[in-house]
Amino acid sequence: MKLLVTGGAGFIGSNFVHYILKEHPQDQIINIDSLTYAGNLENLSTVDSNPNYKFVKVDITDRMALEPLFQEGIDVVVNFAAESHVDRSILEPDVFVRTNIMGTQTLLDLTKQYNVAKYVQVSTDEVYGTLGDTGLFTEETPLQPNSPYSASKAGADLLVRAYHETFGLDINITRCSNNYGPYQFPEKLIPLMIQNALSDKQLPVYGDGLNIRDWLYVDDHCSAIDLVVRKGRPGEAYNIGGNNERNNIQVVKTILNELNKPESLITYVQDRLGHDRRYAIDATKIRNELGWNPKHNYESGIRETIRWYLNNLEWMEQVRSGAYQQYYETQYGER
Ligand code: NAD
Ligand code: TDX
Repeated sequence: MKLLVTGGAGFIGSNFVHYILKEHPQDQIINIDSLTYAGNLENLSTVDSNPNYKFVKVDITDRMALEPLFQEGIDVVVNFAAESHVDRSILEPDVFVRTNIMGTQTLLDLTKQYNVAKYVQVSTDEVYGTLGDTGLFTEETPLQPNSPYSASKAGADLLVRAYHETFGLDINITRCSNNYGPYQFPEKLIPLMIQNALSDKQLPVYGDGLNIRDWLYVDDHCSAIDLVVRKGRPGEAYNIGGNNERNNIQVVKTILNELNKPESLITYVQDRLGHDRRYAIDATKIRNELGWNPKHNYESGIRETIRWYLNNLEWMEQVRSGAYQQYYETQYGER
C-alpha cells in the first residue's frame, strides 16, 4: 500500500510514520509537511534512509505542488496536517481556517481527481464541544465546536462528509481524545509541564484545574487509524479513546510526583477563553466493528512518556529554540 501522509513531521503524524514502517514494512509512505513551528524532521531521523519512506516539504493548500505527488499514484491519503493548538487559535484564527479547512478541501479535490481509493481525515473529539459531569461522546453526538480550532476541524469534517455524499469518495473520519507520548510539541499540557518542572519554573494551570480530558497513548491512536485505513467502512466516522479521564490537576501532580518536584510549582492562572469542561469518548464502534484495543494503560504510559522526555532533553531544547527550523529550511528548502 502506498500512503500519502500529511503532517507527518508533527507529533501524531511522526508516530504514525514510525508505526506503519514497523508494522507494515512493505508499505510505502510519502510524508508531506510544510514544517511549521510544530513540524520537526528530527522526529523522523531514524527512518530517513528507509527506501519505503520519502519526505517532501509541501503546504496542503498548495494544489500545484501537491499534484505531481498524486500523479505518482497513491492508495490512501491520511490527513494529519493541521494547526492543532487551541490557545493559538484564540490568538490567530486565520491560519486555522486556511490550513484546517482549505487544506482539507484541496486534498479532497485531488483525491477525487486522481481516484485515490481511500481518504482518512484525522479529526478530534473537540468537534463535539463539551460534556457535563456525565455522558460520553458517540459518533451521533451533534457537532458543537467551541474554539476556533475545533470549529475549523468541524468544518473540515463536514467537507469530508460532503465529498462522500456528493461525489461518492471512500472517506473515513477519526475523532480521537487527547494524545500523549514522545515528540509532542511542548506547548501542550503534558510536555509543557514536564519541561517547566524540570527547570523549576511555575506550572500554569488554567482556571480551577478541574477540566477533564480523556488521555490516550499516541501509539494506540496510530493503531486505530491503521485499522481505519485498512478496514474502515466507507463514509463512517470512528471515535477513538481509552476511557482514561483525568482532570488537569491530577495530570500535573502525577508529573511532579514522577519528577520529585514540589506541588508549590503549581500556579493557577487565568482560564482559557471558551475552555471546554470535559471530554470523554465512547469508542464502542471501533472496538466492535474493527476489533481495536488500546494496549497502554495511562499509569504506565505517562511514566514511560516522562522518561522519554528525560532521555531526550536535547530534542526538547532544539524544538524550543527554533534553531532546528532554520536548519531544516536550509536542508529541505529546495526539495
Ligand atoms: P502537531 O501540531 O504536532 O503537528 C501538525 C503537523 O502539521 C506539523 O508537522 C506541521 O508542520 C504540519 N502542518 C501544519 N500546517 C500545514 C500545512 N498547511 N501544510 C502541511 N503541513 C502542515 O499536531 P498533532 O498533535 O500531531 O495533531 C495531528 C492531527 O491530529 C491534527 O489534525 C489534530 O487536529 C489531530 N488530533 C490531535 C490530538 C492531540 O491530542 N494532539 C487529538 C486528536 C486529534
Ligand atoms: O499551560 C496549560 N495549562 C493548562 O491548564 C495548557 C497548555 C493547557 N492547560 C489545560 C487546557 C486543557 O484543559 O490542559 C488541558 C489540555 O490542554 P492542551 O494540551 O492545550 O490540549 P487540548 O486543548 O485539550 O487539545 C488537545 O487535544 C485535542 C490537542 O491540542 C488538540 O489538537 C486535540 O484535538
